[in-house]
Amino acid sequence: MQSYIDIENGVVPSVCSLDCPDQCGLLVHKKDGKIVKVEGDPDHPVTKGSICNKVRNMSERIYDHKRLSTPLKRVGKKGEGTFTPISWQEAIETIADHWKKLISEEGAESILPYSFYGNMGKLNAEGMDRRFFYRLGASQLDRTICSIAGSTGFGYTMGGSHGSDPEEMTETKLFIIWGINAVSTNMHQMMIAQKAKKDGAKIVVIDVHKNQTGRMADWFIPILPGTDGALALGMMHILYKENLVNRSFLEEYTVGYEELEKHVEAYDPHTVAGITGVSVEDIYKLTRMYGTTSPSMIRIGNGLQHHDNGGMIVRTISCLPALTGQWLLKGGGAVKSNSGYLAYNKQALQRPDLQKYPTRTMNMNLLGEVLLETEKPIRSMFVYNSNPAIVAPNANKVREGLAREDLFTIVHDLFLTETAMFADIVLPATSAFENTDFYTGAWHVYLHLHEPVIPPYGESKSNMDVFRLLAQAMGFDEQAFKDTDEDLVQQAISGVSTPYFPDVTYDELKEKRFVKARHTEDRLKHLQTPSGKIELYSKKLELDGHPALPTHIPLVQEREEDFPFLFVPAPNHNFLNSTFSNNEKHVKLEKAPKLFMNQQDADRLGIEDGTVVRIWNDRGECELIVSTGDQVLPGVVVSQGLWSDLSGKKHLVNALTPDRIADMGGGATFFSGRVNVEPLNQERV
Ligand SMILES: Nc1nc2c(c(=O)[nH]1)N[C@H]1C(S)=C(S)[C@@H](COP(=O)(O)OP(=O)(O)OC[C@H]3O[C@@H](n4cnc5c(=O)[nH]c(N)nc54)[C@H](O)[C@@H]3O)O[C@H]1N2
Ligand SMILES: Nc1nc2c(c(=O)[nH]1)N[C@H]1C(S)=C(S)[C@@H](COP(=O)(O)OP(=O)(O)OC[C@H]3O[C@@H](n4cnc5c(=O)[nH]c(N)nc54)[C@H](O)[C@@H]3O)O[C@H]1N2
Ligand code: SF4
Ligand SMILES: [Mo]
Repeated sequence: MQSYIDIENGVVPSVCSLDCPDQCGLLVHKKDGKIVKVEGDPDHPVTKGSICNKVRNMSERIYDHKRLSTPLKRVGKKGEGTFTPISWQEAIETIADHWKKLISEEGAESILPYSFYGNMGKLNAEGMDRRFFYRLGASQLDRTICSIAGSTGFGYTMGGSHGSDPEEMTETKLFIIWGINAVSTNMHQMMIAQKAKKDGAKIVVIDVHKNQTGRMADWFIPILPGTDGALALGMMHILYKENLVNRSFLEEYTVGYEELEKHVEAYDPHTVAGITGVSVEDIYKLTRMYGTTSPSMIRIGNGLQHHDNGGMIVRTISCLPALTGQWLLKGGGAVKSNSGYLAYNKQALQRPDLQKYPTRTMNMNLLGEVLLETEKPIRSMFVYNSNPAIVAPNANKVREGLAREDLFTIVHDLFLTETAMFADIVLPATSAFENTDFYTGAWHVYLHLHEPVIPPYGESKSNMDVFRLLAQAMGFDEQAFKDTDEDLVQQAISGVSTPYFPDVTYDELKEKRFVKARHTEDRLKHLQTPSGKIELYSKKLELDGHPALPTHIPLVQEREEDFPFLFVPAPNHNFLNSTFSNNEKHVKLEKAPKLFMNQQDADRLGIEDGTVVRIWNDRGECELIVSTGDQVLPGVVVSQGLWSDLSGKKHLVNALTPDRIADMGGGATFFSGRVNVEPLNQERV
């Protein structure tokens, strides 16, 4: 068959590689060999022909004149961003020579990979790179920046990332969209809810910000940041008191429901209202709605777990569907992540056996600290699929680390990102449209194969190819580094031990393009908790140093007298993390970085809507345009988007965010920081 690359004019299938739960099936329109239009695949059972604005405008990014086309080496001062083009040969040799010297002088652990999921394709996100760094003996990276606290919390209750199938949610009668800005971050979830609404379903949104998702709700419930666990416990209190619990389900499928009943006595609606800012009346109304409507679905977001107590919050909320027996119903239950269904053969893909001795592991949320550590320091960092100078917490500390003269930094990316400005060597990356890869859905449960649809841009190379070249230059002669892309896909989809992974060969996947995870009727019989049941009481939690029963644990108290506002710097609609923040079209669509503030607070501080404010704390400062009104509660300020500060504008929201570690999984606490705000320029912008 002709490869898609060779089709000059026509429509070819693809998959969205962005870090988004929807993982859309795409159709790419080509003219004269170039992508001219991207649309949703109408035959994809979840995408159903609709995609977001970001990716509809993807060709602007793929052919952006700023895209990197050759390797570069630094010629100016560190961080200044002056580079000169070099050949791939020189780039790879420079890196390999530097690393060989480092290894002999200080050991391979002085080298650190830093990556995340700028590309969700498994080969390019966690394939050859993992093999390479294991074999190198480099320090390992704990990739904790996104969803780990909540996933860990969900796991204590349910045993793993196995939630409800979104395709069954057309049956759902009540959606609780909890701490997720789904209109922007999971649009097909909202499409499904809207469809169910036509059959009478209700949509309740619980959030700290009445954003685009809150505005679409039948009922929006504003809540104070970091208090959702308390709300869920108050709901449990009423469910037990009013006998809205499903006792036969609890007896058969759970452990600890009697202990829980006693435990939630303490969370009476008055106490809970005092913690959450949700009125007693609304707590009753929500609970009675939840306790009497079936099937009900809780969509748990990542927003509410980017807190000091994020793990326990998700652990707590994930107990609710068991209380009402929702897990047995089609369209009932909850979903945080469904990544467990398509857990592929990780050992075969990543080959941890190539590591000759155990090495230290660094938590990526502590990047600043890691780079500033002087004992056994990191001397070289290889960054790919990520832009830490913008996305990592406590960004000023991160940049102080990146600015170290003695840190040899390599950045592999499609663009000269804010992080790349600190690089010694910059390598041009292909876009996912240019690669072979496979994708595993983490909300819908389809496995996709992707074949390249266009040739590599300029001299750019995929992550797979870069690590092959580096392996060769380092003299690694194992077969693992000679395997083809197709070999890696085959290895990853063979010998999988979960009951859900589809039984499919490479050729079948190539023909069908996507295959659904296997459905098992008796999902509740496969729970991976120690008891094999839903654990309302978890001995394991206790052993890990947490309360065994779901409990509200307040946020870490930063100095409230100096920093009166809780600051929630959330994602925005037209970027994907920092991706697109450097593409003119997307910046235009998003207009300007805003800070949402309650009118009462603004009046008190003499701040006028539409003017520039300065936001600061001990970690740093930032300037945004204020939007006043009733979108947030008093004492809370919310921004949207990870904006570039390459132009010199003070738009770096992560200058303010804490690099404390969440209660579970080593997660991030982006939304638990406090700030102060003052007017800067009272002229409207
Ligand atoms: N358009 C767009 N889509 C994206 C992304 C993007 O940047 N832009 N990023 C992608 C990635 S990597 C991820 S992880 C997901 C994230 O997407 P989501 O799961 O939606 O998570 P966030 O957008 O971080 O936060 C969701 C909501 O949580 C709210 N929130 C914050 N703290 C609390 C709290 O304590 N309680 C409650 N109830 N709500 C709270 C915020 O106001 C926000 O509306 O989206 C993915 N999709
Ligand atoms: N304040 C605040 N900070 C946050 C968040 C928040 O909500 N608020 N969200 C956090 C979350 S949930 C996440 S997941 C992180 C995300 O943080 P990152 O993973 O760093 O995400 P991006 O900013 O999208 O950066 C991805 C980079 O990978 C590059 N890239 C894309 N494809 C490829 C490829 O194939 N190869 C190579 N080498 N590079 C490629 C892109 O060009 C882009 O520069 O940000 C976190 N930071
Ligand atoms: S970013 Fe999300 S919604 Fe947009 S095309 Fe990609 S997977 Fe679909
Ligand atoms: Mo994320």
